[in-house]
Amino acid sequence: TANELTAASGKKGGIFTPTKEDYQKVYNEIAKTIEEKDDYDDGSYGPVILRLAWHASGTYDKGTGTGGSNGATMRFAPESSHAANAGLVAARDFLEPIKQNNPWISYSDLWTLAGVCAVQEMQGPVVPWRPGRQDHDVSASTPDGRLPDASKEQSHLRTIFYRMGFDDREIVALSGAHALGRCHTDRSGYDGPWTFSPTVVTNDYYRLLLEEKWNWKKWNGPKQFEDKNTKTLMMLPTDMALVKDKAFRQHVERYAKDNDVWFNEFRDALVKLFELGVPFTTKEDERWTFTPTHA
Ligand code: ZEM
Repeated sequence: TANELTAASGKKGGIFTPTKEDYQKVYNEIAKTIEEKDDYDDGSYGPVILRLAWHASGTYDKGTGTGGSNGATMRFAPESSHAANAGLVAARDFLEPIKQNNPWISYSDLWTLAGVCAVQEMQGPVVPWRPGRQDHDVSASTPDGRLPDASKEQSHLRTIFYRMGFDDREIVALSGAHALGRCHTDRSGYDGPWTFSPTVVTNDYYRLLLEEKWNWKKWNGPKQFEDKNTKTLMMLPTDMALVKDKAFRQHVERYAKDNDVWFNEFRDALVKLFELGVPFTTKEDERWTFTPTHA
């Protein structure tokens, strides 16, 4: 089966079939490295690792069955240098030593497992996951333009996310990932974090969207919003579209009111995102959950 790989280390000439425990060990190694390398950005590689998993998966096109988390084609140019992927080399480089220690795991499984690990280690929901992704060569790369463009609004979000097979509710649920991390002027051109606690998974993104007053930031960079009170937080035009659009806004209100509701719907949408385009040989009820290291 796809999971039977010749062990590159250990068991000479044998077949190594990784078990759940082997994946938990990889999970633990990622978690430990996140904790150790705390001199990055706001103190964690978690956000940029989650963004890598999302950009690896979000290229999926349900019409043609191309793209998605299978393949890990972002290892190769030109996909690695698509504008949307600027800066994600930090996450790929972070994970490379873990791949070297565990050569039996595919990059595509590693990147999505790392996304799960990042969410859980930043105190988010437990996200069920299963292995089965296979790495492909550069010929499986996806064309530029499949990921969302932050300068646009609701109709663009719908075009992009409906193509992946998501609905309005899931678009809003996934967007709460912007509780995490920040924009970098040398990557996207935008600047700043969305929340005051960018290394902890909370529903603050929705609360701030509704409760703060947002003004256009006066600067020479791309058009973005800043909060009137502290001028330290930001929102992208696509973030603001979630409160402008009635159908989106009802979900923003639900998630702002109840963190548990968001955790559940965010978890389900992440499971779906990380499995886009993967030809699994296992069933949905054979997903695993990994124990967070802080549990
Ligand atoms: Zn993001 N995202 N994203 N996103 N994203 C950025 C950063 C992060 C959009 C977008 O243009 C941008 C989702 C959806 C969408 C994360 C996770 C997820 C940045 C800043 C931009 C411009 C990049 C930079 O400068 O480094 C748009 C338009 C989206 C459409 C809705 C979804 C879905 C995500 C996960 C489920 C994360 C974690 C970050 C922070 C990265 C970091 O390095 O701190």
